[in-house]
Amino acid sequence: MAKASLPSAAPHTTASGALSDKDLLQIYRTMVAARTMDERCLTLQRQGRIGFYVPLQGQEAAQVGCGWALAPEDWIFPAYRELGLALVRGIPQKLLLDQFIGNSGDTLKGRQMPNHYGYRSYNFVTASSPVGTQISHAVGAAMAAQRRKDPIITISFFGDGTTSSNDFHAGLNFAGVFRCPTVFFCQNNQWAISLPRERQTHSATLAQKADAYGFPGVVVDGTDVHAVYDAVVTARRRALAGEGPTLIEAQVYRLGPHSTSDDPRRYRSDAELAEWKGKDPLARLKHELLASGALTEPGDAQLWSDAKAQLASALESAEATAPVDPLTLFDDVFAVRTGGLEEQRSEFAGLLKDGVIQP
Ligand SMILES: Cc1ncc(C[n+]2csc(CCOP(=O)(O)OP(=O)(O)O)c2C)c(N)n1
Ligand SMILES: [Mg+2]
Repeated sequence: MAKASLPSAAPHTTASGALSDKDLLQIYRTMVAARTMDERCLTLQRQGRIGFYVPLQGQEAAQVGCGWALAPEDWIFPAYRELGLALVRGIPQKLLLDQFIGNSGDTLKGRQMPNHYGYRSYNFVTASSPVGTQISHAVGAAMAAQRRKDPIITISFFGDGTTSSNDFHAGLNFAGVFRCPTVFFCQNNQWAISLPRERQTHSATLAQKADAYGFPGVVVDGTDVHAVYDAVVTARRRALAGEGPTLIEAQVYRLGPHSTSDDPRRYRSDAELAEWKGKDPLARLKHELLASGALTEPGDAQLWSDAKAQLASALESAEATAPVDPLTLFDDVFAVRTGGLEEQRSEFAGLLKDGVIQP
């Protein structure tokens, strides 16, 4: 594809490559929204109001900085920890909570695991729980875009542990051979559940694995939105110019548990956690914004209280949304329901009506 025919850039890509104070404030606001929602979701799960949740604390700058560099047309293939990415893409909190609850507002009709949201209208593919499968999906979609000459990229998100998976190898190998317009975004959060980074691979970095596939691999400080944003802008330009993929390793730390089913105190030290808490990406960006005068302490306090209020209203509305209709169980299998399925549906409807089965 000739460079002249490329779309100008993602909406937030500036000619100078630098993020303006306005951009940074919006990025910070999104990171605050993500942190607020993350903390609340952990509590909601403990209260039995949602079934399962996978936290992102510590990874906000990596996700929001990355998402800021993407165009809305780019297709996102997430893992399961990408709440910050979902928010920077503009997915409403109410819609996400509908999925966590599995109510009638859930676009997936309560059929997916909680926290495994996906939205066709946001080019955001449903979360992949089997580690690594999203990498192959993203490469396949990139090959399709390449053939159709669609001026977009695809991007997959995965963790350090996933670089040990079969799909990582298959995906990166294909992408390198076919120079696919795709970006591999690895959030190295130092742990794959209870397995530390050094037990995953003897490679000095995860990014260097790209060498074997014949394309660039870069390491960035994932707590620094500038570094992440720059790396993604560069990788995206490269992909669109027909120069092939890039592997980005964003070095971060998972401050919370792996998921609501995990207790990290059983396998990692308080000292390690304390060290990384000192590198909290929100504190880092706040410090920068205060120093530049783009934010004040009262402005920051206001921003947090706005985030809490916005979330409370989304939650109230999601919890007031009717449950998913059990009869939707029979939808979406065939374009036209077969006779047998129709019969089963009527029988099921009767059982529901008579109260034999409770929704
Ligand atoms: C194919 C497969 N094997 C094992 C698991 C269980 N599992 C879920 S998450 C996870 C660790 C993934 O670690 P990493 O890639 O570092 O991502 P992180 O959870 O740290 O973001 C494992 C082994 C799985 N989901 N899929
Ligand atoms: Mg990890």
